Amino acid sequence: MTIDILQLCPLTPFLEAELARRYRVHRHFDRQEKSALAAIGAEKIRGVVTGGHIGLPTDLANALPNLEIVAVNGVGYDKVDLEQAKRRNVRVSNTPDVLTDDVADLAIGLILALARELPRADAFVRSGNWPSGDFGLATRVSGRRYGIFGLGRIGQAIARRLEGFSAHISYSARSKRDVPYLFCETICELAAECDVLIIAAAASSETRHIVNAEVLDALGPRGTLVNVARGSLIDEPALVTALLDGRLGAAALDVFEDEPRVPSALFDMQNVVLAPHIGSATRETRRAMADLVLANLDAHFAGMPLPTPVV
Ligand code: 8YV
Repeated sequence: MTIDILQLCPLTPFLEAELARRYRVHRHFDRQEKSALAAIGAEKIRGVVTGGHIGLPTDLANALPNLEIVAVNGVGYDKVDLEQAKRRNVRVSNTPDVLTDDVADLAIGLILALARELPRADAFVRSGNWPSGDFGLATRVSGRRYGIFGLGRIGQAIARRLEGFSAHISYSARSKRDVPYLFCETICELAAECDVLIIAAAASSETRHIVNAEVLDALGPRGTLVNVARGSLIDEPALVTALLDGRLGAAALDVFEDEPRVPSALFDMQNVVLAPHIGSATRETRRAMADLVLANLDAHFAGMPLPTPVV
């Protein structure tokens, strides 16, 4: 019997091909009309495949009466209503662990790019200005004070990498961990304690806009903000204002609240490095994520336990 699943965002060619080999896949990307779902036949849909940044909008979930499983191609499931899933006996899976290293690597890459001004260095050489001018000086990376907000798998992987930079590491998390880093009770304390504040916590109603003007002021005009988590943790207008006013030194951002839309004021700032949500976007990791998505769907429809269940 063919099983119908709904695909909510573009996926890698490998994952799309493997899904199509196993299931009848209906693409339903965002901003599509409700009528598109009616044309597919909402009652046929038994599974949804979606990205961590897309999740499953509640109104769409409500429109799928026979939904059994939501397979998230990402570690973050903040955009899936877990309470509703539990109530409806809908399973939810994600892709933990396989992307931890990549996201931590990107955090370090963003820190290096910003402090050593790599985008400007690249542009300087390409523009042919080197023979006639001096690039100038950037900022040191090693030996500085780094604060990590969220010490889960990704936060810990970032900390391990920073140890290689002889960094002074502090963190703030829901609870104190058995780690050799300084624990700060609040994100404000953490921001005051470090030169570079790295956001690596999950998005939730408690962490929404937790990086507000007060936190940015605690980080200060020589401080740097790095976000590899979710855009919703940052009050973006407050961030733009702090950067424009010189109350915050610099920012490196891989995620945005309304991505792919990015506050345009950031485009002109030299003290900002921007990336298009590429934390897990390597060939190797996207393949491992695809394998987990397929393994969860296949297990579910074979009546087996899910390899990486959330619900
Ligand atoms: C991806 C992510 O961008 O893991 C997550 O939570 O946001 C990222 O890995 C996305 O989920 C890819 O579909």
